[in-house]
Amino acid sequence: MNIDFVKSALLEIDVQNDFCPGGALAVNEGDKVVAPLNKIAGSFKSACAPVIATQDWHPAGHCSFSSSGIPASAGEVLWPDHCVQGTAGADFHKDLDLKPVTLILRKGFRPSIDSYSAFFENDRKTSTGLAGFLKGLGIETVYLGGLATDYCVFFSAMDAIKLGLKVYLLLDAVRGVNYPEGSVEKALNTMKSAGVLAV
Ligand code: VGL
Ligand code: ZN
Repeated sequence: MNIDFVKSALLEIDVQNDFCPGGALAVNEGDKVVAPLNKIAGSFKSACAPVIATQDWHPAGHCSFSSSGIPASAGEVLWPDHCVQGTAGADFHKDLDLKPVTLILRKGFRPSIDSYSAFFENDRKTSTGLAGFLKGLGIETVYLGGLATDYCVFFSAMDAIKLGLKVYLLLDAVRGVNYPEGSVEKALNTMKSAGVLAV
């Protein structure tokens, strides 16, 4: 891959224990994203280019947990308790190389708003600050990998496109929940139609 590191950033989405085999919201082969991400992150590190790792970071009783008893809004999915702040499940996968990571961005910490995207929370208005961070660095292109293809990666990619960024999706470095059935394929098709370049 020929990357122009001057205006590029790497986004590593939610590579956390709870999304990996054995975790509370395990994604099939979720741990398989680690090696390809480490490899590309190494190239970003050599170029001193920004690598952002996001961390799903929910307080106990978060509104996205079915255990909270808070009813889902229309079209929303409820989840088992996962990525609870300070728990082992919320930690990054032990093999994810954090040395290249220049920013750890936590999201989903507001008790009553979930946040799939690295850019905007699920109310689609509350900013995480990432757009401003990237703008401040003059970033025009983002490379995207991590978990899960059909949720946090998907919403991050779509927001990045809306923000006018060029988006490369690292196909070997993403895995999906595929719940409901078919959601990975749907997400991939929607991303491609929006201009996301799968590489
Ligand atoms: C995610 C469901 C709930 C993700 C986070 O990282 O894709 N999915 N929270
Ligand atoms: Zn979550």
